[in-house]
Amino acid sequence: MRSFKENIEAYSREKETNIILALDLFLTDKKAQLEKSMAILESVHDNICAVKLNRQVVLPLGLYSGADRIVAHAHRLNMPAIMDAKINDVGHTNTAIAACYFDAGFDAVIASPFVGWEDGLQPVFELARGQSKGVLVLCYMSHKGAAEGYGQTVLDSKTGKLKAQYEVFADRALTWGADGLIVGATYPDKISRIHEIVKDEIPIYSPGVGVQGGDVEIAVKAGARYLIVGRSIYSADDPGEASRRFRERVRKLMFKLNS
Ligand code: 3DU
Repeated sequence: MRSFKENIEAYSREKETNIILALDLFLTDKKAQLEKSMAILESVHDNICAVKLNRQVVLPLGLYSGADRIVAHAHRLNMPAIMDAKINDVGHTNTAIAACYFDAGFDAVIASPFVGWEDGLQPVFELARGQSKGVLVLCYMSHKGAAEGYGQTVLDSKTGKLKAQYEVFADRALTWGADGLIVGATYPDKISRIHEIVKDEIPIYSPGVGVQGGDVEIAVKAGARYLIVGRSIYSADDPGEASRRFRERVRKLMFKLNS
């Protein structure tokens, strides 16, 4: 069975797109939210290689009474679904949380590296490995406050040297065998540095292009493998067309096309 990392890479190459839709639509009417989410997914699916859901979507819809239907629809459209759970607790609850998302069909979860390995993320990785699911790890977030945590200078417990926190996380992600690292497109210098550390062993997933101010071409040239795009697609008048434009912008850069 192919791993999550291999699967999404294959979808991305086949469809010649590296765009992941962050389907963060939030409507007060749950039925309308589900229907609109499905309709958007339908209209953009040719141009994306995966969909990502957030807790803000799962909470009102319910994991087993709405969110799971979006996941199943993504699978019918031949793409994986990522749960942006930002898992961040002690081992036994982390594992239970991840197990719920995997049971609902999600192919990967996002986790925070601040909880560390032992009795933190280790059991989540073990659970994921047993089911060929993926674990993506935050490395440098896209918002302004990211510097306060991910950007601080810390004493690396392994080497006893001072290092940036995000560099320590990139090193750890290699040791842990993470399926991806999340690095904000708003910080292309951080993408470059993290890419230098993990090379092509761990793909970089980059949110923050469009509304948050990150630039598609700059992020890709810095080393982002996948771009996570939300509002610039789902809030557009024509999400299908918006997703097609994003795809075309990276197509030439990433898949070496001339047309
Ligand atoms: O700004 P957008 O609307 O394109 O949405 C970006 C998505 O990526 C959104 O789902 C958010 O939860 C997620 N994300 C970040 O924006 C920044 C991160 O560091 C990690 C995830």
